Amino acid sequence: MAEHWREVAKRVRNWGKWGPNDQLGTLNYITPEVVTRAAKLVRKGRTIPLSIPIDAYGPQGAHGFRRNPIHIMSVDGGDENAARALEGWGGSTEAQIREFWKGPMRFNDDYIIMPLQGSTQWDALSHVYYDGQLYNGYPASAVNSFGATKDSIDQVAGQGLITTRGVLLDVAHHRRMKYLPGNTVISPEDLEEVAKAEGVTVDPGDVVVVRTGWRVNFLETRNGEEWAVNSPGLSWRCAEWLHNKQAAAVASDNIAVEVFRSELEDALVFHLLTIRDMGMMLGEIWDLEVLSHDCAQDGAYTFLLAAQPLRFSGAVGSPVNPVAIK
Ligand code: UVW
Repeated sequence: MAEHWREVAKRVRNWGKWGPNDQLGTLNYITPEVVTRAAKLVRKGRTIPLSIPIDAYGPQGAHGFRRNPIHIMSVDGGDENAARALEGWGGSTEAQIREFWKGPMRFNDDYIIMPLQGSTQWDALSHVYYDGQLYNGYPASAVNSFGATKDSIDQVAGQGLITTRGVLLDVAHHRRMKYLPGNTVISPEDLEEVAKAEGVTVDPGDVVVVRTGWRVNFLETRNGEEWAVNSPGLSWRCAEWLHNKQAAAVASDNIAVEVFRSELEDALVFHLLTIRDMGMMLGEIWDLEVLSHDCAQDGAYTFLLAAQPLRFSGAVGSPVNPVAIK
């Protein structure tokens, strides 16, 4: 019988490795030397964005607990016409507007209302837990109505992370497919095979970026439910592979990095092993199509990756606009 995931959990658990107060986990592998080496990969000055648009047309909304982002204009050019038409309507708003508009300056403002998990994102180390504990042994109750008081995303953003070497393992391209069929399980052996074919190794401090092509499936079908529950992705066994490589983080173009319908009975075990046991953040819903094309053209599957989360105090994740720089 295959080994139970809880046995693997004991082997990959990094708790205490970077001290009892650590909240960065495997991002500790991103040393100044790692960043300096990654910066040397910039040769062409080409910047490739890896995020999907943040708008109402994303893949969220199929589940009760997440919605697509809602964008609301709170000040726009139409106000100028309204203010003229309503001359003398009174109130503090009119007084304020008149003060602002004495000169030629005009402005527009807006809001975004969105789940922090609603777009291209990082899962913080406080995003998932089991048996009542978060990464590094903090109690699950550390995430409460004040937010995440441990393992929150601002721990990472406050350090200026994440900038390091990115390594694209383009599984879909390797198999000559637009996208992997639904529910495809990517094994550690598959990752090794792709890395070998691309002529790359995964080194300590790298962010491993795995392309399934599944973003294209959503663009074709616009079916968020199908896109989520039939998503191809990593086997839970890849957690130990990433642990052995001392990767800093892992990202993919699907909803959960891991295959959604796991080989295991327990749900999202890769999440549990990586985030909670290893202290490894997951990057989800990245758009890797342009990067895939670029890497296939120049044969360079490594690049400087700049993927800073936003500094939301006490948040368990953050939208991100990752950029690959070659
Ligand atoms: C959960 O694990 C619940 O969500 P995500 O795939 O966004 O990390």
